[in-house]
Amino acid sequence: MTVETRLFIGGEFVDAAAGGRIAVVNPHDGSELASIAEARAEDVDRAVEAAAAAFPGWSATPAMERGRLLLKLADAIEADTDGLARLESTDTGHPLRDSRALDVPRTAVTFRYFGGMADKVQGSVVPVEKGFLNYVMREPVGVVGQIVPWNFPLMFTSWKMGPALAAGNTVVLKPSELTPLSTLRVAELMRKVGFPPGVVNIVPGYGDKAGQRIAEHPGIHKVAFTGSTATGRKVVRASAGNLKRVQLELGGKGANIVFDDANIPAAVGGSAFAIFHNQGQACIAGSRLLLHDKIADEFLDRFLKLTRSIKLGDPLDAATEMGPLTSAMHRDRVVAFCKVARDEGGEVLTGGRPPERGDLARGFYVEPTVVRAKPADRVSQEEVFGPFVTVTTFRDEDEAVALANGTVYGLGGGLWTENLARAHRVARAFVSGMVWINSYKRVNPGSPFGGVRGSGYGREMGFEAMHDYTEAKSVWVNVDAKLPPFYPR
Ligand code: TXE
Repeated sequence: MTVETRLFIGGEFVDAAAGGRIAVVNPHDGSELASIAEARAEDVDRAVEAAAAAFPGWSATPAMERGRLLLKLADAIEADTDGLARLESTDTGHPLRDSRALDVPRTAVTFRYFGGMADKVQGSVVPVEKGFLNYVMREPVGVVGQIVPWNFPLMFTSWKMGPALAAGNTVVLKPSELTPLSTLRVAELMRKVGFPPGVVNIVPGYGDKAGQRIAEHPGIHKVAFTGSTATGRKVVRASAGNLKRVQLELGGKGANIVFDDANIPAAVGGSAFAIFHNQGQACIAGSRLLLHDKIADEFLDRFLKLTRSIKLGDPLDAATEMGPLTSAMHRDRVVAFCKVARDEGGEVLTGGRPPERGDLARGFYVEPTVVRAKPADRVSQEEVFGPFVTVTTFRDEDEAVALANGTVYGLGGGLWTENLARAHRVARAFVSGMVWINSYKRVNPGSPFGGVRGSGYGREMGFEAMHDYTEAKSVWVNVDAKLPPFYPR
């Protein structure tokens, strides 16, 4: 498949003004996959101009027609499943079986969901005092900036653009400098299905240049960011200039609680998926296993056996269950956390290093890692964002809840129990945006996704997302009110 490597601005693929390039690397073997144009501030400015020029037409396009284009895009993505899945796997390291079964279908269904949503978001009429009609319209915000990370680049195009476009906004989106290829492919498909020029603009570039410009740009009225908590703070600061709306989907340190009354085999499999899917590079990863001390040994025996059996390998091999991490820098960071764990008295029970296999030596692989750690240890508190899970035991439900809520984050968490009352009680006690009971990491375009506290604010998906991409306008009409004279003369 030939890949587009230029910026997408005003409906055309164009070179960057300063001519800079970024090398995109294949994480399986470190080879250069492509050299793409690097957007800088002046390119972001051009993209914002194009988006601003497209806004009046797009926001006035009947919602049903906006929806129809999103539905066509969903079909085009599905029709391109094989090519997109291979591209995503080569660029990010996701095993092909996951890109085919999860990334591409989830991208298509999310665009389809918001295609169907476009003409369903309605205003309201408020029952105000006699003589007046008061109605509330939901209007698009305007030009929105979207900054996307490298862990699910394809899927995040739909999470970010789906609701924004359905609501009538125009978009300037920056994919991560590490993984821009599938997003550029989606831009090609958007052009093919007939999105008008300028409605979507894609500007791959570095965070401190292109990303920073999006966050501070006076012509952008909302910025949606997914990434680290530290960068999220920078985005908030940069947004203050024109007081743009900000939506943040930041890091997490998901607690995954296994009670003594859990179905242990189900909990073992589900907990492995919770942390090891996508090499643990997921904000909602279940990266802290909290085990009731009665079942801890049995659970851990089974969990370690499963962990050691996970098949690492070339993401394009259909048998591969775990691919490489997305960049060499990130691999080094994840491995370094093993030293951090040991320095604080933690014990690495399995993994913690790159595999010894010669065929994987040039790639950014890390063996799935399980570490016994104390709740206050750095590895139990900081987001590692890799195939790295900490294990801690607890004695009772209160202690489990206190441990689960004992970090600065509040994105998602899970619990395994056969006791219905306990399940709902603990779900209620979680300080987080999402809870999974006897499962983990379920997502659906209809279900709000996002966090609280250090994990950010605002929601993606569902009606919540449409709400976040619109402003309420309240209109008052004097129908037959006889107003008293305000200034009797
Ligand atoms: O993230 P950054 P990084 C966490 C995870 C990971 C850590 C570091 O713990 O180990 O963050 O990853 C753009 N203004 N998550 O350094 O910097 C950048 O170009 C505007 C959690 O890659 O947050 C990229 O497009 N934008 C997470 C995006 O921000 C800036 C996903 C994310 O990069 C910018 C990724 C700036 N000043 C990492 N600096 C999740 N929530 O899923 C960078 N960017």
